[in-house]
Amino acid sequence: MTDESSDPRPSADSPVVVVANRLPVDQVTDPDGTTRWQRSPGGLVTALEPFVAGRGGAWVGWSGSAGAAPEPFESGGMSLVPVPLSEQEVDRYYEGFSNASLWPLYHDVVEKPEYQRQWWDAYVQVNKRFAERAAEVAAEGAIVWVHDYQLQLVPAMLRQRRPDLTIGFFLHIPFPPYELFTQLPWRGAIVEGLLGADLIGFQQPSAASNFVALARRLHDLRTLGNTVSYDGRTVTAKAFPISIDVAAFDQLAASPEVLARAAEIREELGQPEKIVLGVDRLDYTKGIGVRLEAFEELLEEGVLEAPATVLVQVATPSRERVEHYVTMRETIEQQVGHINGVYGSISGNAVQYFNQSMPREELAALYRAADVMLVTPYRDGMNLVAKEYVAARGDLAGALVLSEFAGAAAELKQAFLVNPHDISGVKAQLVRALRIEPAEAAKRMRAMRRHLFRHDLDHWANSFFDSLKAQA
Ligand code: GDG
Repeated sequence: MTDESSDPRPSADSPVVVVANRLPVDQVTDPDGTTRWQRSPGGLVTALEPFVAGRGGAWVGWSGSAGAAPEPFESGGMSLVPVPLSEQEVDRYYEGFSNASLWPLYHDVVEKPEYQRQWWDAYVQVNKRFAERAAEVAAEGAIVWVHDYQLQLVPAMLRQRRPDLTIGFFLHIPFPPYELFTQLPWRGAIVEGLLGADLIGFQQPSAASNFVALARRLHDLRTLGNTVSYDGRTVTAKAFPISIDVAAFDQLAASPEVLARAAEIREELGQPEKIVLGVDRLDYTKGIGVRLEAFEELLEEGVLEAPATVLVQVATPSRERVEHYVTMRETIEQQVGHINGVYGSISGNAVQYFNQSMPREELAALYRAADVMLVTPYRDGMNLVAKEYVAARGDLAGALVLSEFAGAAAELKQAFLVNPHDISGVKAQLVRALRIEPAEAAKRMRAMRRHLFRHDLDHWANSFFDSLKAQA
């Protein structure tokens, strides 16, 4: 997406508007010092672009850097509408309220959420700014799709300004039950914010019913099945499990370059008998410590030996200014250091740990090289890594160990499911996965792939848009 051209007037008549915390582009600086916008990696952009591009659609979002926002511009057939955030707002709205209050609260309080009134004030202020920008660019009767936990007040703020719009909201992370959600000092405002939408999408049916129950119990609203009557309207809360571009990932992982790289990775690791892999953003919800602990105990008991069996853990840097993330990284790095100190040898480490972001091709090669993929979050809206691993295994080899508490577990039923709080269970399933017969592995992988090919990212985006249009 390098075809941007500056357009001082954002189209004030976009029939489709996406509102998300981030714009679908990143600013990159070339070696000669010039800057340009480059399309962000990631599936969401690919999935939504067809609905927005080519029909004068707009995408409202933050550019990723604090300070004044660039003027709206055209890129990839979309009108991109930057929303500015000051340093203080990045601190309070983004790192504070979004990532240190809402994120842990919505993930079962895995870490203790911190509630600060200043953070909330910034959250309200920034949500208002996003709603204002969206209200400016949306055409009469347009469809607006708002994304994720950073922008839960936008639906109501937008409806107040533009009652003619059809508004959808999708939450990418879990939605907690009443007993947890009601901790939030501003719980009523968040529920009202979301009720501004016509359709609220969640990853799981249980999240949708948590929301409906909350509307009933907290606001005494009339609910019927998955609908809530509010302000003379009917709001629908429903699950739309997100997916990936399965065909594209399958193709990438089967390309000669990726296959050659997968073989090279095995070789560089010293041709281990088994490779176990973890790929996550370095986040406390992902249960990275759990799998290290399980692996260490198996080494200690002599059930596994290193470096015949090696654990490769990619932990992509994330939210490095939020305190919980700093301490968690230290803990994990100590754990890795300890395991390697005790069980590593001159010929190789037991754990190969990477705190860096890898190119997509490298990830695909790792998926293809790994005998077992370990996905052990304590709580996860979906977990796309689990789906990517399955999509990458067109050879029908490899086994997936997957937490019951990832949304993906509802779909990838042939995985080795685990409770990440139960270390013995994780160990037992890891060993089973490592010892699986090829025929059994192929049977499980085939079934999971069949499901994924029918439920890909297009299917997700189409079903949400179709349901939303039906509300119009
Ligand atoms: C949220 C919800 C939900 C990771 N490291 C690298 C890299 N990645 C890519 C993976 C995958 C994505 O990042 C991570 O997606 P997840 O779904 O696993 O997790 P979150 O970031 O927490 O996403 C989650 C998702 O939203 C979508 O709704 O599934 O539950 O928490 O695609 O491949 N990509 C590259 N290099 C890396 O080092 N290129």
